[in-house]
Amino acid sequence: MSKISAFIFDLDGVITDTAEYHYLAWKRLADEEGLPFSREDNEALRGVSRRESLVRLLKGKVLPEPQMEAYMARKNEYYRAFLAQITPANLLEGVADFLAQARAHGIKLGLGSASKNARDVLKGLGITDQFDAIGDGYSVSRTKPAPDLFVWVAGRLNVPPAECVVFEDAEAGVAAARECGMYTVGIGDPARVGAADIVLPNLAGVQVSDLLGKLANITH
Ligand code: B16
Ligand code: MG
Repeated sequence: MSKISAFIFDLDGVITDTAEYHYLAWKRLADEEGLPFSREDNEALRGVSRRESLVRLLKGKVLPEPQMEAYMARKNEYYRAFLAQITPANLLEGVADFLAQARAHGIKLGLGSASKNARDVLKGLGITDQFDAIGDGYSVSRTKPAPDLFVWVAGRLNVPPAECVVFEDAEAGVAAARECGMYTVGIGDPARVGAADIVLPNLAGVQVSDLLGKLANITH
């Protein structure tokens, strides 16, 4: 195996749990417009861009572009109202310790999130300074499962993709990282992230040295 020089983290579902806020914001829009939308429907939007989320929410219904834009803007307004409540207490268990351990190992840290609000979320969590590169919903045009975002972040970190480990909670994110030859750690339900090299329920209690040892036994 090659050496590991960088960890790239997805945001929603790995570092914090903004999925509930996304759900409440989409649900309010859907209710206002008389569109059916359940928590189960919301699960399918994990890691999916805002536009693609709306397309899925519309379940085949086609709207003119100005109306799509208006719906996305409204949902984002509802979502951003929730973001104002985010504090360091919203970090998922074990994340702060894991980031600190990684830094102590000399590993570079990157963010690879589909969200256009990622910088504001990091600010609320108080961890912006931890990252050497931040890739968000503005960084590339092709969204996950295209590998573009992770390749962009690796470039910013000045680390070859083969020396990166991606932490992801979405199937499309794991696929994107695998596509560009990165190691993958799936976080959460194996039904979603089972294609990853290693699957963990979350980062609580995870030792960076143990993880590096496990990845050392994996060849791509
Ligand atoms: P925004 P991630 C994703 O974050 C969310 O999981 C997904 O539900 C959301 O639609 C997407 O960001 C875009 O977010 O509307 O804020 O641009 O998992 O890629 O960190
Ligand atoms: Mg995610």
